[in-house]
Amino acid sequence: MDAFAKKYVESFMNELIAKNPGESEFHQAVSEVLTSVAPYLEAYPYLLENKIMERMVEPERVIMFRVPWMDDSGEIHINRGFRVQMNSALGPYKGGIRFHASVNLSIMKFLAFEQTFKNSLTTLPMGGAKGGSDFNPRGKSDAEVMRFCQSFMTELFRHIGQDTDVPAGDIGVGGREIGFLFGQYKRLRDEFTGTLTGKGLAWGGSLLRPEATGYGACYFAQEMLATRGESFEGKTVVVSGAGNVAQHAAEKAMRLGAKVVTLSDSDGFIYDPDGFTEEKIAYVKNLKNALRGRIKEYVNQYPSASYTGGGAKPWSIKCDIAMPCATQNELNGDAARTLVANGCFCVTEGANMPSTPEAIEVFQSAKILYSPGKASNAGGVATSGLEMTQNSIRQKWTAEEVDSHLHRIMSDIHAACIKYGTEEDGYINYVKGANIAGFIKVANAMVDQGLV
Ligand code: NDP
Ligand code: 2IT
Repeated sequence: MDAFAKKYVESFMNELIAKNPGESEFHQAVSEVLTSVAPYLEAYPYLLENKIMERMVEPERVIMFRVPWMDDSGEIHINRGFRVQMNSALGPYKGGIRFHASVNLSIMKFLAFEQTFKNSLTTLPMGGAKGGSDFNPRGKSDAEVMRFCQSFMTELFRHIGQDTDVPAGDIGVGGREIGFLFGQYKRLRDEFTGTLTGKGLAWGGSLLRPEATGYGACYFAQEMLATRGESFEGKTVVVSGAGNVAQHAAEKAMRLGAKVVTLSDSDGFIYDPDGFTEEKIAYVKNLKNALRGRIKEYVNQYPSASYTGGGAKPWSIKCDIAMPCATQNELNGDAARTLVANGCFCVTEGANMPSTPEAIEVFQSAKILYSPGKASNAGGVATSGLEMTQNSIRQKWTAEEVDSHLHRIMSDIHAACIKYGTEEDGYINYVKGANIAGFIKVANAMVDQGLV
């Protein structure tokens, strides 16, 4: 970065932090994008004059609301609901809903900001948003989750619509929650439209949407590996998380010939040195999705595997490829150094912002393959976009059709990263590539649409 870009980033970040105090995840996400695009802004002064970056970090709208609900014993609880409608330059707002105790405005804003560039990268017409609540679904009955979802939607419904804002799942929001949210939306609006994605297959959902984020991450990793004449075949893969993204990343990596040896949750991780099989993955899916169990139960079923508790993460396990698929900042500088020292040469993010800035620095200094979530986990929202298309034309595509679109989109995103991220020595800086490619489209659309 030259002196101008350095100074621009520094003064921009100072202002952002002063204006949005305490929002550390949001600061982190903006800082990463800004560092990539600052030299580009310098080369195209009309973007500076139009104050595009200043406009991008100010959400178009933030909705924050009370979500009261009653548990099974009759006790009343009050949670906080959010929807951050960040940017609609490319299409209706689009992005997931997260139910997790940690949810706050900073996390919502970082996710909505990332979503804007990710959605741009998919090539589909979608703006960026994110929503959620500090509601913790862990240990809640189906009836409690339903009442919570109904209360949440009773406020949210007035702010969304198939041409306005189309929410979907994220942490703590899967098929069950989308069903309850959709049911209440339909009841309040008296319309059956594709206003949420990730719907059930019988009522407007797309084949492969549940699989799409994890599968897409593996398709992206395949493209990365191919730049070095490598593939998943025979590689050892470490995956974190045990939810939607982790399950399907592990499944696809295994089917592509890799030995996948770990999964985790916030309590700890399991290590299966023999690697997962179809049967073991089916066991995990049932354990997590139907029984809503904890990952440590895996070792009761498969005693040759071990469990490490105390919130331990799987990054100490020797591997060739790492796929963080749980949550933000789950992989720090020390973990990154351990991975690199153990010979890991490819890190493909399934989660949003799982690597800390220090970890990214470690990967890039070691010149290993490293892709940020906004590029490699874009298959989920891309397939949501495909669900919207199928809803609009009132048709249903086959799994093969959806999969071929997903494949093409992931390979186009990879090509965009190469175009904008290849450095002088030939190293592909996927962070720079994804940020610049995602940014350009949104920025130019904003200029075209005037000062709004
Ligand atoms: P799920 O709720 O299905 O699974 C989340 C997994 O991550 C669980 O195993 C959970 O463990 C673990 N986890 C969550 N929070 C923490 C934490 N603070 N520390 C350690 N582990 C944690 O969510 P998804 O699989 O859908 O989402 C995972 C990641 O992928 C998120 O970053 C999400 O934003 C991102 N993503 C999701 C997409 C989707 O389509 N679903 C699309 C693109 C990105 P525990 O049960 O202990 O909480
Ligand atoms: O982070 C994400 O991209 C998602 N949670 C999916 C969003 C979507 O609209 O499918």
